[in-house]
Amino acid sequence: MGVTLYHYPLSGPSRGALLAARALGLNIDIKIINLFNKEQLTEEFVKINPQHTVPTLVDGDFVVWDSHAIGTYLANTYSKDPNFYPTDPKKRAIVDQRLYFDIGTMYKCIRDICFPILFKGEDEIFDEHKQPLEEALGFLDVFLEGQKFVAGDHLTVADCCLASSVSSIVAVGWDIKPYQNVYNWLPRVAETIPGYAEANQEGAEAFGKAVRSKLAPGQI
Ligand SMILES: N[C@@H](CCC(=O)N[C@@H](CS)C(=O)NCC(=O)O)C(=O)O
Repeated sequence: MGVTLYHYPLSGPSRGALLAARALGLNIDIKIINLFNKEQLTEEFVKINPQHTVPTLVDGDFVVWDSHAIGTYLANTYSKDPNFYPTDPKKRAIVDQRLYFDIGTMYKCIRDICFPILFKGEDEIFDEHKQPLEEALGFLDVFLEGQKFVAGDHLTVADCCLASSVSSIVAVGWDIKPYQNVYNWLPRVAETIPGYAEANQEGAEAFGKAVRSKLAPGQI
């Protein structure tokens, strides 16, 4: 029995899980769940994941969802690279902190901006949502100071999750040039993960295009 990722390329978290699989060189099956067609709500998918979110991973008779949990599961189970999700408690704690920063701060800020635009008919980006995202980008810029990747000088699972989030907002048109460390890190992640363009860039651009198509002129 192989590993299957239920995936939607426009979803940042979904691309984060796929990047982790690509970084680990895993050969996984991909099943597309089109969120715009509400395919996540089919009886078949809800049986697999009652929370009906992508990404969801099925490995034999084991099921797990949430991109961060998927990435760390894949690393724990299949990684041959000791740096990708280190076992040393202190090194691992830093990677975990970055992962929780993605889910609770970076991705949350991006979702707060984009979800109402994509699904609730909103056509503006409110200042109250802009400022937290700028702050999150500023934090990430500080984390990256003097190092190549978000948890040190090696690519980790946290780079996969944060790169999928940040590339989504860049594709919407957000200016990350003020955050020079972030600006230089994103292409570094892209060069390091095999198949990055297909696994992340294409979906991020489609996401950006979908958001921009619903924004009022001059919003970004
Ligand atoms: N924290 C989760 C977020 C997953 C998530 O919210 N996925 C969204 C797409 S970005 C989804 O599947 N939404 C469909 C739904 O909730 O019905 C992760 O990292 O996987």
